[in-house]
Amino acid sequence: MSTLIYRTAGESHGKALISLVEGLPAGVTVDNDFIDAELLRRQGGYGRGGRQQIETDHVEFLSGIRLGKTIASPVAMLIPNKDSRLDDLTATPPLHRPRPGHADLAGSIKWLTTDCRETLERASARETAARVAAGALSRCLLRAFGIEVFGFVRAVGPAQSSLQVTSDNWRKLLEQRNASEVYCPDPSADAAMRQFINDQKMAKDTAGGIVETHVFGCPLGLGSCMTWNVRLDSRIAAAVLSIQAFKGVEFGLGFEMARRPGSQVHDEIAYDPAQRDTPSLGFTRMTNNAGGLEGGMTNGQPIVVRGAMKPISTLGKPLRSIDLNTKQPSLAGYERSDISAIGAASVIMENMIAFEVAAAFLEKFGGDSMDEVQANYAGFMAAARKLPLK
Ligand code: EPS
Repeated sequence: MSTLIYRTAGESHGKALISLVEGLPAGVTVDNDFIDAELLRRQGGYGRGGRQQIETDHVEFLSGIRLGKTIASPVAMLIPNKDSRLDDLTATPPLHRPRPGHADLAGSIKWLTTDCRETLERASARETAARVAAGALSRCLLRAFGIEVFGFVRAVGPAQSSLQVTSDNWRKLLEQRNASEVYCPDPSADAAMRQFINDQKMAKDTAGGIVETHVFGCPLGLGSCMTWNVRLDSRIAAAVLSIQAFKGVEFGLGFEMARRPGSQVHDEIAYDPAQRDTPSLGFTRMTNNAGGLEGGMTNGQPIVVRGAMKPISTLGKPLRSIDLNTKQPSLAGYERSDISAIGAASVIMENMIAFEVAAAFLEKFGGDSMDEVQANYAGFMAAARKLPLK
């Protein structure tokens, strides 16, 4: 048994993206259709650019699966790039004018080149297709334990939804989100979000936003307060901030907590024997301001995370920059871009968070096979229900 980890490889216009996942137990039923559906959702959303008309992302399993189930060996997944042209210099000429907000300038100087393409090809958010594949694969494990993840767009620019997500309404909201071009389940905010993206398109500008993820069905005690780097909130925060263009993350009530007294922040505890057999073991809360995490551990309430994505840094009306060869003022490079990838960002974040939850789940209940993991989980829940021990 080993720690659940993933790696990716691949450039935006290289041959393919690779996702390598290690540490899944044997016997996880892999739902290919679900993984491909998540890849398709990542390609969509309102404001996407021309590239998504070229690609049809789909996972080809190279290893680690036999007859639809994991066999404990590393799972290698390949997602081909149709727009592959990295070795063709006429199709991918050198770029010397770094875009403010992209990795172009820092990367070019770091790797001692004036061709920004050598950095941007890997920095590109195309890589997130491989991450979604890893996250969606990890969800095949989580689902076997009733853990479900729901993500959506909370805000685009100034257009914001104020809808409340609960354990009771999220499945209906998921249907509404799936019917929304902008991946927002709130019909009253959807139009304003699309309008903001339309306005940026007209102005040759771009739009960012806020995305939100809820994780339902986690037992108490995933993560740990014993060592800083196993705190689940810190790992989720790192995963969210590792997504291209993400600049902020908050849990539950988020930064608003800092403005309120403690009595208006902390979630009072109650007990409902009718919920004793649920993952919360019957410990209920009046509120979920903590976003399901206390002391770096799940507390039986839904995990609630928001991430802030800055606007895409490739602008149709380029910003001022410097030509790295001449050092003269010049406008930043522009080839093709999304106006907004906020819908895709919601898909990426929910799958990245799922992966961290799956890793923490296997740290607590892990075993070499699903039978072993299931026995560990059932054993812990039975012991927790028996408290206080005589
Ligand atoms: C990106 C630039 C665009 C985006 C890309 C991220 O690609 P291209 O230069 O080919 O038009 O479409 O995102 C994807 C390809 C994707 O699949 O998400 C960038 O520079 O970060």
